Amino acid sequence: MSDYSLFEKSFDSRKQMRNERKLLQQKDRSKFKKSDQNKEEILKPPENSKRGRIVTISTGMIKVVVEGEIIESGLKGSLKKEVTRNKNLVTVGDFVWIDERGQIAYVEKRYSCLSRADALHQRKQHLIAANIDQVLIVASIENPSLKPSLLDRYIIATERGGMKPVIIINKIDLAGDLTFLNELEEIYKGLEIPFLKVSALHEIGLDSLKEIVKGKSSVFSGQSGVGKTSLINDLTGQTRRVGSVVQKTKKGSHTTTHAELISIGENALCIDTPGIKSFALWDITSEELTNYFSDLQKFGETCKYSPCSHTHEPGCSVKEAVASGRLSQIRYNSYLAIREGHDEPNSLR
Ligand SMILES: Nc1nc2c(ncn2[C@@H]2O[C@H](COP(=O)(O)OP(=O)(O)O)[C@@H](O)[C@H]2O)c(=O)[nH]1
Ligand SMILES: [Mg+2]
Ligand SMILES: [Zn+2]
Repeated sequence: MSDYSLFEKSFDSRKQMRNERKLLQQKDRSKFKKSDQNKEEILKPPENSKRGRIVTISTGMIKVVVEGEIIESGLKGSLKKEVTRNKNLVTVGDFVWIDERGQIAYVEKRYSCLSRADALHQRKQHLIAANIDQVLIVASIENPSLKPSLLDRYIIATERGGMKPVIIINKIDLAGDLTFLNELEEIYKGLEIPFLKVSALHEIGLDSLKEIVKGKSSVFSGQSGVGKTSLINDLTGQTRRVGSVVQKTKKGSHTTTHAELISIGENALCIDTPGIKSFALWDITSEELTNYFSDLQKFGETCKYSPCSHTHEPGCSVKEAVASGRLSQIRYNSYLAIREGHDEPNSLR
């Protein structure tokens, strides 16, 4: 990893300009409205501070790239006191301002953010990554096996966080019967979500992956052991630590321990994330959830009851669509699993 200059750029130039304009306005306002000084204090970066971007966070230490160099930083005390619904106040990808003492004194408003409900405190939001364009939702054919409801959980979190989802099915070399995979591909193509089939090990489908990441910042997300780090290694030509799949449990060992911002080629950035065992959606109502299943909702318009949960109601057009094969059973099962929390619980409002 050498070229850090890229890290501090935001890839979406429109968003970047908007952000910078907003910052300037904030600075301007503070000049003229002295009476509002206290309030402005937390609304703008302090004097003589420098802008940077968080590269990685480990216990008690935050690495930030500032003017092309990595510095070790921490959160300023006043920031720590902020009461939020977030478990973590900053995350990888955050644009921050470092004061003269080398501490993070200001966090810029995020233009996008991937988050989930915290594993321990479901009411708290766990920020996974910020200011990225797309989430590469990685799953594998086997070890661990494909779970459609997990893909859908990620898609919902991605769209809610203001990013574009891309599905990457890795370990395609292990695919036997392709019926299930083809049906999945059909579902997501119908939703206009790119669906890539790749093998990090056998270097299959890497050209399309390179095309997808070009000129963007992406976050690789997905269960532990699906091959996120292996894919990033293929893209960078470097070797980051890859976990060996523990034969007994068929689960990858947790080798990527912290999320990390990485440069992948000339004009692309990505964030590698540690594997997670579960992905609980944060702060979502069941109505909102249904709205994210746009294909299902389309049939739902003619249900006998309104609102209809499409679970038990008589005269439900969604269930009829499933029965007649117009809506995929896989997709409906996934809806049910997420809605009812069969696969894992949600943080429902
Ligand atoms: N068969 C097969 N194994 C793979 C492939 N990609 C990765 N693996 C293996 O899957 C395991 C987990 O990979 P890793 O990149 O650490 O997964 P991560 O936890 O998602 O970062 C390692 O043993 C890899 O060698 C692939 O395309 N095919
Ligand atoms: Mg990894
Ligand atoms: Zn219905």
